This record gives sequence, C-alpha cells and structure tokens, in this order.
Amino acid sequence: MEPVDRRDFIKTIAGTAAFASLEERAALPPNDGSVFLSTWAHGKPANELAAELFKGGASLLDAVEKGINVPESDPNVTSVGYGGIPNAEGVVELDAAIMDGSRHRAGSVCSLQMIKNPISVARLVLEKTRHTTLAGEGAFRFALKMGFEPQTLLTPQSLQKWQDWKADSHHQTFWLSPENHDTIGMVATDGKGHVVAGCSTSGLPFKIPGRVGDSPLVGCGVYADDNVGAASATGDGDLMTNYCTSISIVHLMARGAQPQEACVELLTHMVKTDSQTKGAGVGVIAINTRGEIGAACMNDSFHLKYALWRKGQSLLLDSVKLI
Ligand code: SD4
Repeated sequence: MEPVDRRDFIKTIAGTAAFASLEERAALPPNDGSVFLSTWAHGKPANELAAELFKGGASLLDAVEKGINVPESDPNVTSVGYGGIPNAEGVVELDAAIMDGSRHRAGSVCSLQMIKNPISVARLVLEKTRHTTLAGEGAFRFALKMGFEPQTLLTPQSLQKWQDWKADSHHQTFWLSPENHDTIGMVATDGKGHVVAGCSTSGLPFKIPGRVGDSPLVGCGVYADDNVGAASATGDGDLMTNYCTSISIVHLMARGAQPQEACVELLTHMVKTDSQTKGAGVGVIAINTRGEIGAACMNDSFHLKYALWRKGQSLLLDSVKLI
C-alpha cells in the first residue's frame, strides 16, 4: 500500500467523500475516557452495555465481549448469533473474533454451529488455549467442554427467509439485500491507551457451507494493538479478506494517519487496485489509543451507520461515504 500523502488524501476526501457526520462529531464533548465504537444500529445497545459494565469495573475485554453478546442473543438481529440467516443448507454457521491490544493476542472461531454467543467461545480460545482459531466441529466440541449449551439458532423468521430463498428458482447464491449485512464489529479504548476489537457474525446469508468470512480472521475482521489502535470491518468478507482490512487500517494509523483518514485511505486503496470494489459492500471502523475515531463505507448501497459511546453519550451516526 502506498504511504499516506496528506495532500492526496485531502484531495480524495474533499472530492468524493460525504461528511454528513463530521458536524455531529464536532458537537461531541472532548474525549477523556473510555470510548466504544460499533457497527450498525444494533451496536448502540451493545456499546451501552459494554460501557456500563466497564464503568462497573469490568475489564475492557469483558466489556467488549458482553456488549457483543447483546446482538448475538437478539433474534431480531438477522446476521449475528441467534436468528442469524443460515447458510445455503439452512444451517446457521457463526464466525467471531476478539483481540486484546495489550497482549497482541486474539481468539477466534469459524463456522460454529448451535452456540449463540460465538464471541464468548472466541474469548475462551484466547484465554484457555495456545491456539488462535478453532473451526467447525472442533470449535463446537470446545464450546461444549467450556460449558456452553447447544441450541437451535434458527428462528421461525430466519427459517422462513431460508425457505423463501430456496423456493425462488432464481435465487442468488448470497448477498441478497443490504439489510442482511448486520455484523457487529466493536472497537474500544479504556481511555488510558488500551484497545480491544471484537467482531461477530453469521456471515453472508446463504453462504456455501464451510465458508469462512473476514470476521474471524485476525487482521481482517479485527485487529488491536495498544501501540496504535484498533479496527474492525463489516461487509463483503470475501472481498475484504484480500485487503487484510483491519490490520491495514491500524498500520496506516501507525504511520501517522488519524483513524478517519486511515479508514478512507484503505477504501481509496481498494478502489485504486480494483475498480469493481466501488460497488461492493465495505464498511470499516477504527479507533486510536487517544480515543479518536473513524468510520467509512464505500457507497450508498451499503451505507454504514455506526454507534458511538463516549462521555456518557450514546449516538448513532452516519459514516463517511467514499463514492
Ligand atoms: C462476512 N463480513 O462474513 C461478514 C459479513 C458482514 O455485514 O459483515 N456483514 O463476510
């Protein structure tokens, strides 16, 4: 990736990106404490619980994990945990990862079935094993060993969606409609330079069984480094994995970019290297160790909203749009 040239960057964003949320951001009180930043509207209750737990003495990792449990357990959030849209065979397969910026260590699970809180299983991979990622049957057996209760993750609504998809003889193989993209990514800081990133998803709706997206891949769906900051991604994981989205953003911040600049720069780089990415579903969020934040998406058809909690205020904002 080319180094960030500030003048090029300013030209790029002045020419193409929409700054709908900058005024709202400017109106926020200056940050001097913990900050929780999550993707999509369901990130708001997730942030609120995370912030409350953190205030009550939980570690930042605990707070991020438990915050992400909120949309995972909510049957109305149709691309995370319980109620997530199933794969092409009607089976819900979940991906999740969590990364601790102080230890430079992550835990993750891929293609996990029948366990509604994959982020908590990922957390235990981090805490209880020397592995980073467990997949499929092995991840499931590990979860059982850790005391998780297996349950069906299909809800009447998600089953119906799958049946409708199956019944449509012209069905697309995946990526049916923008509202299906609901992955929760959360990045947070304790206000003292420590950062954590977490991500949880049922992945692309009606994906081919066994498909692993970007969310559970360290450096793609999540990355956190207490020397710099943290990032997470939502959208077309098959595409974004090829750009190692989260670590790329953190590395841009390491070279001096603000989180917002880093998010836009990464998306600009994607378009430069593959013009087809202009039309793709790509959304990213980032935070640095000072609690400064960024959020960007590629286009209107996948307009990322992000939830921000800081200084007791919980907001839902529009991300910067590149195209
Ligand atoms: C995936 N990135 O599995 C996830 C899906 C997603 O918003 O983020 N949807 O590709």
